[in-house]
Amino acid sequence: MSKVYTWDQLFSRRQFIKGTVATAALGVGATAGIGLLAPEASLGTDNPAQTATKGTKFVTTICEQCVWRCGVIAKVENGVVKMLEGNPNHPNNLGKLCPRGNAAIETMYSPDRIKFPLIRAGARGSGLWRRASWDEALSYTAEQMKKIKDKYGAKAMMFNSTDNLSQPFFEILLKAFGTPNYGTQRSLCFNSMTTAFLYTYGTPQPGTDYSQCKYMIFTGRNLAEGISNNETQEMIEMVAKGVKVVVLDPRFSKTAAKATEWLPVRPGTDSAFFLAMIHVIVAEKLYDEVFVNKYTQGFEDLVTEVKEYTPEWAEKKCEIAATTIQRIAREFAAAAPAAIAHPNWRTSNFVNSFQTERAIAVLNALMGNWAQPGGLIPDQEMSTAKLGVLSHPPFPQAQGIRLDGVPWQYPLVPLAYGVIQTMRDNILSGKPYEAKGWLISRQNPVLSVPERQKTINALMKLDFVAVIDIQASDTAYYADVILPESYYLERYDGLIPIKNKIFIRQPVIEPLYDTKSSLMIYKELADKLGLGEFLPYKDEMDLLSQQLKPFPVSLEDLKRAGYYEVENLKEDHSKDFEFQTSSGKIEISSSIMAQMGKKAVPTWNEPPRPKEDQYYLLTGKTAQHTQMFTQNNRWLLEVFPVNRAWLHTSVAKKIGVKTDDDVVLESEVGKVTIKAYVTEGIRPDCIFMVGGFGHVSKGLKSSYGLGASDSALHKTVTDPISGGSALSETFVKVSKA
Ligand SMILES: Nc1nc2c(c(=O)[nH]1)N[C@H]1C(S)=C(S)[C@@H](COP(=O)(O)OP(=O)(O)OC[C@H]3O[C@@H](n4cnc5c(=O)[nH]c(N)nc54)[C@H](O)[C@@H]3O)O[C@H]1N2
Ligand SMILES: Nc1nc2c(c(=O)[nH]1)N[C@H]1C(S)=C(S)[C@@H](COP(=O)(O)OP(=O)(O)OC[C@H]3O[C@@H](n4cnc5c(=O)[nH]c(N)nc54)[C@H](O)[C@@H]3O)O[C@H]1N2
Ligand code: SF4
Ligand SMILES: [Mo]
Repeated sequence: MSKVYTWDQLFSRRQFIKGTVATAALGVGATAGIGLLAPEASLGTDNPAQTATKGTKFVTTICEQCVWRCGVIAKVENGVVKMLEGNPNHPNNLGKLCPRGNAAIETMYSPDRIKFPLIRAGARGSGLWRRASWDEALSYTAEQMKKIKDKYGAKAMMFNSTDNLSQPFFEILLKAFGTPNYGTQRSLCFNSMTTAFLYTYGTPQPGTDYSQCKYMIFTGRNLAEGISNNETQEMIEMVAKGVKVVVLDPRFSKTAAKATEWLPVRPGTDSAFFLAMIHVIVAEKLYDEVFVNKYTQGFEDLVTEVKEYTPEWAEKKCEIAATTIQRIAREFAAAAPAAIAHPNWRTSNFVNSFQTERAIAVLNALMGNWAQPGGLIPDQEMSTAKLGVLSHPPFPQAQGIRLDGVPWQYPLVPLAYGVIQTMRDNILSGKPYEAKGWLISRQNPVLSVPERQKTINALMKLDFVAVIDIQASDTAYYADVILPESYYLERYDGLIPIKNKIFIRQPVIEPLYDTKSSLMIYKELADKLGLGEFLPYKDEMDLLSQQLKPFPVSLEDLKRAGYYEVENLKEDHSKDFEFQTSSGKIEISSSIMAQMGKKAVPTWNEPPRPKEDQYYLLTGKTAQHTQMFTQNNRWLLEVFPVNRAWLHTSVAKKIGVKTDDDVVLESEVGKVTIKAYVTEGIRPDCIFMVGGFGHVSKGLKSSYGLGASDSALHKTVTDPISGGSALSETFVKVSKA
């Protein structure tokens, strides 16, 4: 019988430091990220993974410390990654890396990496594992998946991943398997925004022209901390130029601190603010009449709807003075078309966030800012380079309705997005049928989905759980098999077209451990499931060559330069004013909402309010961590060691606590103890926590037990239209611990 290990035995620090590569890496830790590489150093260098490990190399690749995918130049000395810098040729970061990107070296050399496949050797969640070979781990996974399919049908097997570069290949695998049950993180993230823009403009995520914008309104969008690298830089430049920036946020975020005006809106009432702005703009005829007549439908219905939404009415809802709303409406319209109400990003706050986003989409349309300098930028999908695609047999027809309620409960949510929180609930309820197995790649639902305990219970209920991760995430902790992916600096992923350029993620060193790229994990799993013909490639190089086939460039040249520029692929603006909606126009009045018998123009839905002794619980990002992922990174922990509960000074006084005292937060579904951070920078009726702390996995040894998870407190509340999880609709009581 093979040996059974606990986490401590598997990955002790002593064992790690014994490794020479790892020791060298720790030695350079303190200086990583300091200094600048000459941009030309990135070109004409070989990939050290394929050449000798002696000497200094510079290799270009793409960051994976968050979902933004910045260009990286790695400095590799004698096979050790010494420094990471931003690639100046990459549009997503314009030569700069954020703190998380810089700290990637520590994630890679962390002693807590999963270094070889693991199979559970005790009860689920007991933390007992045994080492397995790849052949055994993949055969075991495939056998369990086949068993489930044979006994209960393909639909009993669920597939989830957070959108990533190998996502298309994961989707081929799951479609070949034949299940209807799959999805991503999106319902926890931006479903309200994307569905609102999709059903208004026919495109889910228009861009924003910061460079020429004269007036910007952010609604909870905190670019200074919820980093979108190039956009964050563009926002800072915009602020430096003196552009008017208004931030609606119940909390004084770092973006609010940079703005010209902070409006501490009552949570869940942003749509009252925007409906009242529209009221003023309509009443005073401040909209772009020519644009509205030519490109929109439903303006008259809007006029009728907003009659009652006066600034005085809105003031009672959102607690922003009527005179302020009126002034901002006039200033905004005067700056049009170089005026943007930003579409925002994580808009999973309230059930009515969809209406807020619809009001924002419509306000932009009234300004006629579509495809104008300083306005919204149409999706240029038409002028993005098209990669070669794999040819494979047709997918089998997936049998059965989906466990996440799309479309039978959520008719407007795109299938690829899914509603993960409802899927989790239906694993537990066993309705409309029992789920049996879950393959989760690059996602940590135990911490990212509301009601942590329910997610753990769901994992415990299943017959089989396999997780693909680089570390023992809280979800991997409850798995039967952990398939360790190589870290991004050690692997290839699918190619990335951005407009007329094609970028490559490539290994800058050989994998440190017995790990694989997800491209190969999916391929080899498909082979073992008898589905190999759906992923027809031998290895990564073969796959990438197939993707590169339409272009006159070799993979070697692409690797050397880091990107390839497609010639004669000019931006195509001819279709900018063709809207992919039912009517072909910007739908101020939504045809789809009308068909469903719902109010077709943006409207007011009263959100719930906390009782007298309760507070809104708000969540969000910090610049130094990514989601539920980087808290175990010791460099990042040094700059952001723990999350704390932001309490307004008056609340702290009332309960008799000061900064760093422990407080207890209690919601309908959970209770946590956390340190207080006392500040004037939050509304007195709100408490804020950065998400991602409160890890339950003992395999994350640097972060286990630090801080608290707001997912342990969050109620599961879902918007029936967008499927968005309403993360700010949880109310908590607070007391001194
Ligand atoms: N450093 C860092 N950067 C990241 C990420 C990360 O994890 N770390 N994650 C990336 C991802 S996936 C995303 S989705 C984006 C998210 O980026 P953003 O959406 O900009 O940021 P969040 O921090 O999720 O939320 C922003 C704010 O919403 C406020 N808020 C809560 N409820 C309400 C409300 O009802 N009304 C208003 N007006 N505001 C409200 C909170 O106080 C918080 O300040 O960041 C991306 N960038
Ligand atoms: N309380 C609370 N909940 C939230 C949010 C919040 O602000 N607060 N934000 C919401 C938002 S906006 C989002 S987008 C979701 C995100 O939710 P998730 O996608 O579940 O969270 P991540 O932290 O991005 O999870 C990524 C997982 O991928 C692993 N990982 C990292 N790099 C790699 C890699 O290269 N390969 C593999 N295989 N695995 C890797 C990490 O170890 C981690 O376990 O959470 C949502 N939930
Ligand atoms: S924003 Fe930061 S963590 Fe995200 S991809 Fe860019 S450098 Fe990496
Ligand atoms: Mo997100």
